[in-house]
Amino acid sequence: KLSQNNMNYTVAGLPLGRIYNFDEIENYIERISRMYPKVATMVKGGHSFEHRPIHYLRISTTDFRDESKPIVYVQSLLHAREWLSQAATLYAIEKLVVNPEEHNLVSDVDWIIMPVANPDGFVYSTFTARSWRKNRAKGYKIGNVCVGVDLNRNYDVNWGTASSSSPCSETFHGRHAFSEPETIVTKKILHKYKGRVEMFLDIHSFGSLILFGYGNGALPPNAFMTNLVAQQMATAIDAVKLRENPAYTVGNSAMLLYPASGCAADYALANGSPLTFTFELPGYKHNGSMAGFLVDPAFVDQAGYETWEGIKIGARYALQS
Ligand code: ING
Ligand code: ZN
Repeated sequence: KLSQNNMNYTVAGLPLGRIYNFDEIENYIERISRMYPKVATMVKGGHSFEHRPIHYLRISTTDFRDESKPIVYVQSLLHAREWLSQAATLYAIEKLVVNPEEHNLVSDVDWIIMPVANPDGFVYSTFTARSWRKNRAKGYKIGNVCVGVDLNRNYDVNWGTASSSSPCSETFHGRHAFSEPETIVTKKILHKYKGRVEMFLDIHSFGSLILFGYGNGALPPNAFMTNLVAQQMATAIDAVKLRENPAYTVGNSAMLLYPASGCAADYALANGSPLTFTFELPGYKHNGSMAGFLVDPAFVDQAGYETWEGIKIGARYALQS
């Protein structure tokens, strides 16, 4: 069991000994795409309400248009305050681009990795209100007394059935499904690569959970397989987790947490991604005490490392399906 940090980056060298802000992450993925132009391409998927770019990396050793390869999609920071989620995507980028010899997962799988799915919220959480969750959409209430849509309630899947119609709520679902430019970005990617996104991971925090759909408690046709893959991912993570942290729990999101509608993962599942999960990374400090949304810098690298162990297991199943 790894109980000290695993910071062994050399080339691109992003030591995950702390949390990076929006500009730093932008610079990082830009730098990766410049240093490794043969495997990593930075793509602007769209923009946020406040017109920040929403970038993702396309990672592939072949032509991304080669439709024979499965795609694994991983996004983080759809919820602004869930800062630790960036560890999962940034660590995955390092492992895929900088250390491809450690696995066969870049030669056989194409990857779409989006570290900041909600740039406006993340910037607002960084500089103004640490516990902000939603995006920063205005115009929902006169005088903008309440701002923001919960992006994880805005996707077009059972929209509006288990979410809030009040702009002041933390789970406000927006004007209509896909009313927000941020969620449209995911939608466009899923449709562009329809039939190829064999695994879709939406990384959140916190709770040490691997959740699967649907958010209303109805199970997908492949629920048995979904549960098996989730269990194996959890086992792989638990094998390298900090001794003092709890084990992962796996299950349907409505059963384990609460009913929810319009979630990113449910949308991916309903639109052809058979292995779709929402991760809730651990809310613990390096010493095992509770951190919640706040992040212990000493735990960031461990969170990236252990989550990557789970992602690799999932990607191998994506490869077989
Ligand atoms: N949790 C998720 C949320 O959006 C979730 C949990 C995900 C519920 C998917 C249902 C479906 O509320 C956090 N921490 O955001
Ligand atoms: Zn979340």
